Amino acid sequence: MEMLSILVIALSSCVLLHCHEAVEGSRYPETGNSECRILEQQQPYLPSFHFRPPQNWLNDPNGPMWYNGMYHLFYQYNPEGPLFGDKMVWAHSVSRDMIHWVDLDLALTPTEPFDMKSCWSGSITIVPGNIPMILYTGIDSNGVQVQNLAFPKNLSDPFLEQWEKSTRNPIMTPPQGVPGDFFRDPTTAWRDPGPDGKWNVIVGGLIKNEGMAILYQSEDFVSWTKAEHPLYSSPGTGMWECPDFFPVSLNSSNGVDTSVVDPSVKHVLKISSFSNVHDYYVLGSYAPKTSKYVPGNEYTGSSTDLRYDYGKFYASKTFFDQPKSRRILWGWANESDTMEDDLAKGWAGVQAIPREIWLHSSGKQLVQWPVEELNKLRGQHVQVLDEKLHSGSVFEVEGITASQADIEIEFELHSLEESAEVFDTTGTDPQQLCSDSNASVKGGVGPFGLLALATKELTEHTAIFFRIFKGSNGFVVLMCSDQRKSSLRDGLDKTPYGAFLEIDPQHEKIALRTLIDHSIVESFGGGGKTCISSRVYPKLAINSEARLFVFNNGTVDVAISSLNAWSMNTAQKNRPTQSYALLD
Ligand code: DQQ
Repeated sequence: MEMLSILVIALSSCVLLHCHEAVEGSRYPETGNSECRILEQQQPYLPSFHFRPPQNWLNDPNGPMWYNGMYHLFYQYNPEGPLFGDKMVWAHSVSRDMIHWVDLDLALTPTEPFDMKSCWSGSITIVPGNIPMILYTGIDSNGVQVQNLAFPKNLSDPFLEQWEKSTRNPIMTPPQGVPGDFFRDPTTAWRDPGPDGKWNVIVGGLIKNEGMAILYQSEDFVSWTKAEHPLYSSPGTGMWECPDFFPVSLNSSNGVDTSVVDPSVKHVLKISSFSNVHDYYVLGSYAPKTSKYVPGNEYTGSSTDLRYDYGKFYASKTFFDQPKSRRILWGWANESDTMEDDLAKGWAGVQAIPREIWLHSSGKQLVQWPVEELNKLRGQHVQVLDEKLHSGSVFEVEGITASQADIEIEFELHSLEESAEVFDTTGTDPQQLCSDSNASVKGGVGPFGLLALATKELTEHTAIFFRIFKGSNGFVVLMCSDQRKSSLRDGLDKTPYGAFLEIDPQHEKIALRTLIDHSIVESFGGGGKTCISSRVYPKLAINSEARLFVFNNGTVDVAISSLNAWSMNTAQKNRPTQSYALLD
């Protein structure tokens, strides 16, 4: 059995490389050649416009940056196979637009006593002299987590392909009280104001189940001293992985450089919770003089905390994209299938579409939106304007490739006062609410939304929908992504996801954008105020068999003010190292 799966994996990866070469710039699936059709059949879950290498295991994004005209993405990768490994490396790809990618040599591999058992996650800081410095976690030969430094071997190589590890490594070892296996994932460093401002970096850690962002400071980026207090910590929250710390503008959706501290910004601290595998964030103020951070909302690890994404999205990291003045967020969407499935597929893990991230004008939450470059992949387009979606109706959106699509839809609601279900949602877990009623459970206003990756008879579908409740403090919008009917296959994690969407449905339309890419469905509600990503593996609704529907199962009609749907072209990625034409 092993030999057979190895052969299938080897064949499909080889076809994969070839297929991406063959379909360069072409529309999916009409121009697919026969090899690509074989690939589709063998690999119906392989995403076409999301980033991942042709084979093996991928997890966290590491050290994303824009440098000298190129976007770099490093990521956790197991070159040995499709499961997480004990010799993890930093793989490396470059791009001009964060959509089409060229695969480079591995950037960091376990070679030295300070990283002999793995090169784990970390970040990049561009220091004066325009030098990108990697700070990463090494698992040393004793299995202890330490922080290390690496820099490009040749700054004039436009791809920065080779990296050198500092002879001063390790530059941080677990401080007193922090266990050797709970000290990891350094952030991009920020510099205090002034010409001689010191460098600051945080590392995830824990002391007696109190999760924390341990603060280190340095004059020269090489010698680091632990500050007296962590930047922030919260008892009972377990290990914090992959922290991220950055400013967001109070009065613009533009991004700002990581070291900016002035009254025009708030600071975001993102925490990846090892206990429940979600990315949470707090918004607060940072005082460089005292190195103190005071969040406006506490992080407790509960369902009321703010999250980047209420589905599968973890270990994320941002960077400041200076030429376009925006902050970009990368996050890992893990598989929801089994280890056996991953062995058979030969791969696991996808990077979610890079998202622009900024503070909402309310100052209360962040907003995310797929980078504008993604629109270049939009192909065949269908549009529906001013259509009534009657109570109990379902209609198919025809004319696009529903397994590989981008959909933007706006719903307009009337009769909220009379029709919304009366229900006080205070203290209610929205995920539980979504779990209590699926899309076929009739409501007052809603459920209405999309049925993605669906079969004709709807025996399989992923339902992304809204319900409106009338609570004691006004109307409440619930957004759900329900995977329970996503596949006729058993043994998959089909957990339904849900979150509230902070909009006023009496005065605002309900907007939904959904990106569908074979086994990943990313949904952005209310212009990116609530995001939910899911991984699904339909048995029948694959490739050209997949369909897309819009439905309304509420008792009142809903209006579609506009629906725009596009087939998405396949991104070029992971071509042989020799081929750099993409970057010209
Ligand atoms: N993944 C890395 C760690 C990090 C975890 C190892 C988060 O550095 O804490 O691959 O997914």
